[in-house]
Amino acid sequence: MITNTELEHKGNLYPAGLVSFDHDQDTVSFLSKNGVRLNITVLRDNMLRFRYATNGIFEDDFSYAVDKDHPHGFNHLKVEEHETHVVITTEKFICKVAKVDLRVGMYELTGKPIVEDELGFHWEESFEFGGNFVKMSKASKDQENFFGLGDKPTNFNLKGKRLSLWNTDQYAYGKDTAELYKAVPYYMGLHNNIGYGIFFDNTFKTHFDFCHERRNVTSFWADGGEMNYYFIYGPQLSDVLTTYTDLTGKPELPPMWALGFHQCKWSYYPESKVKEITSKFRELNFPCDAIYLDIDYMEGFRCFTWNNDYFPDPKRMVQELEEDGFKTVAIIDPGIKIDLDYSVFKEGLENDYFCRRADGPYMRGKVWPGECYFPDFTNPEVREWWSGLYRELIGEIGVKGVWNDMNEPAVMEVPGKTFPFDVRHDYDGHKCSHRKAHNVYGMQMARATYEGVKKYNFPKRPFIITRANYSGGQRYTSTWTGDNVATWEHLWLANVQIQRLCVSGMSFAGSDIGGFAEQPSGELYTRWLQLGIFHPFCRVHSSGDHGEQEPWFFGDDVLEISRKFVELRYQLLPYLYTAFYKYVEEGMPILKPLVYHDQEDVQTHYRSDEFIFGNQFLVCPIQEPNVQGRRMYFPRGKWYNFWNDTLVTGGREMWVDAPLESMPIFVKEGAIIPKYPVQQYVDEKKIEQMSLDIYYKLGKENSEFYEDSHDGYEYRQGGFSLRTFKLTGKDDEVIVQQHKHGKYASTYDTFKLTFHGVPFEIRKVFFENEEVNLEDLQYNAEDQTMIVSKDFSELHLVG
Ligand code: MIG
Repeated sequence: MITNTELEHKGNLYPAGLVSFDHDQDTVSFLSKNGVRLNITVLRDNMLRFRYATNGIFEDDFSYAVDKDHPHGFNHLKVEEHETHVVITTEKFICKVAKVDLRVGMYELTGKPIVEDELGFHWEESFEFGGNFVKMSKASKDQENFFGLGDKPTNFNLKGKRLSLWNTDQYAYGKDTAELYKAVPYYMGLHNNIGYGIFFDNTFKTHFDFCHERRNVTSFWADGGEMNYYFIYGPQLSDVLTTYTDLTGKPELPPMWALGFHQCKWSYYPESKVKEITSKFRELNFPCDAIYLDIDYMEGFRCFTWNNDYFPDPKRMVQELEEDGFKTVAIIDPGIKIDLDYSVFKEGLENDYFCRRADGPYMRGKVWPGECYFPDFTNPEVREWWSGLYRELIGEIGVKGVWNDMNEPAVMEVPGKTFPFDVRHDYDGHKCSHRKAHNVYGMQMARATYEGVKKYNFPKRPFIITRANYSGGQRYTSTWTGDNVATWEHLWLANVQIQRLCVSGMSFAGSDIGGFAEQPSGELYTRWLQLGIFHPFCRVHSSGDHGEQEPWFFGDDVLEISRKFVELRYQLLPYLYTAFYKYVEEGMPILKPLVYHDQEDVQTHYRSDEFIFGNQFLVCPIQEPNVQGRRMYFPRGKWYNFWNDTLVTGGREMWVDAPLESMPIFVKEGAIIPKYPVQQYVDEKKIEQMSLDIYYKLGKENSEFYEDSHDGYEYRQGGFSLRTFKLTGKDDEVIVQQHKHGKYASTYDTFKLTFHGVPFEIRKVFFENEEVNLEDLQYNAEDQTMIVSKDFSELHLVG
């Protein structure tokens, strides 16, 4: 046990006793005897913000993470002075601040502790850089578990881990690599069925220790800046996460093609190679929506240029690809080649848009083009310029999406693989060094890219993918998990990382399917693709120097199986799109780890193989070679085996068969799943009939189905349709009720209903309480299908 005195010895300082406190409408401000100021602001009934100023003076209040339109406002606030504490009570919970040392505790209204400071806030002065290392430690409860922190390649449950956030290009990273491409300083704690969240909005290098150094202590600290964090109370993790996502923002809906299957490699060139690949997809009837151009499409790796030998007429090529149903996505890196004959470089130089070292010289570093300067994306004027650079690429040539890479920022052949600390940044007028701007550099680049692609692709929707990001960056871009490796362990990592990103507010994520470095066996490739079709972003990518990674490369068996699974993704697009809508509207993660799905069931707290896709699919990847199945955990409730409709009762672990052509997929009983016919790409076909798969349940279950025109912004003016289905199953009756909102006119008139698991023989059907002839519905008793008008409001099947 470390005592305060010992820590003070190590140079740590603490707030002393309370001198005074006061409060206005939403903020309670405390002053300590040694001049520390603590401001506690009530943002919502379940969210407080804490800021500490060691010398009584706060920094400018500025955040890249917080969405300027985030919902705030609360119903109730009471501030009372007690003998030993100041007590703040909202509608949802209580916060107590100790007068003796300003330590803080959070309690449910019943008095049950949620989380209490251990040492609480303390700091250490930084002689080298000025300012402080700001630190917080909190007591952890027995059985407490932790989740979150973005893309960390480690166990889903973070208990026992110590991790730091400093965006780093980690080629072929491994399990437990501490620093990766993204910084999401947000985690959730769960104990005694009480969930809460902490968002430490500090862009310096941050550190998190979850009972690693000391068994009952969780701490987080930063190498500079302010102790500035948000506390969010659940008790449901789902409420914690939606509150965090409200605070840091939600993206707009992507164009539906961005949810299709994408093929990528470093690199496809010249044009004939690109065409060869895309033609092969069509020839083999393997659905695909996008083809990617990696750095070799450029002239000497100069961003916004084309190598004319490889791509003599990019506009024609992009157009032809589009006619064949392929969107083109092109890579853009931050490094701008030092070359006075290169207009982007010249403009950047003339306008002083590049980052400079502390004493004035430009920040010079080597990346793919050779020696480069780097735009300061934290300067709004630079972002505006950068977004304008997309005019030709997007507006004229017709590229539909942009891929931002190397924006940690990565620099080759230097210690630390990034900019030195002294590099200066504008930070939107709050000038600072790279120590503070590093973790937001990639986010601000992606933001500028988003603005540009959106402007020149309008009225269509933009698609952006970035490697580096910071909390809140989900407003602008999707992401992938970077340079993974073609190993079984990386398949496991991909599963955990995407679930983790989903509970860190960044749902639009995927891994390089098959692995970026090295080459997968056909079996590994197949198993990875089976997982990948359930990830919000689904792309095969490889570094290319170890062999090919197109689905036909591994022989006919792999091709057949892969096609079957990609076809399944295309059939499930309306379901995935609905899950995306729930993410965009409500901040609900697209994948739900089991602990998020059912936190009351402690069996879920250490589970991470299985997850919920959308709301009603339970999926479990096969992560080992040569197996014919596996044991998996079924959350409570009943689940239909997707392949054969057998019903499984959850709350236990069970064996599931899964030879290579299969994988464990289950559907929640009562679910109504919207399905498209297989298409080779989004909008290939006019949907003439929509399928709904209805899974019988004794009891009730709600399902949703969101639709719009798949691209464009009409959905924001009511051009969408949201159908809510309510299923009620009885021993000899199934009732399906439908409510529809929105004015989008679907392209089809009918639903084809397929019933699963109905325990009685269907004898009669009623629509809006009138009996309809079974023949008129083309009822097929063997397949359990019937065709109904899409706008029914109530349907009864009676046995
Ligand atoms: O230093 O553009 O993560 O997806 O193919 C390598 C080439 C740079 C790293 C990315 C990878 C991309 C590759 N890039």
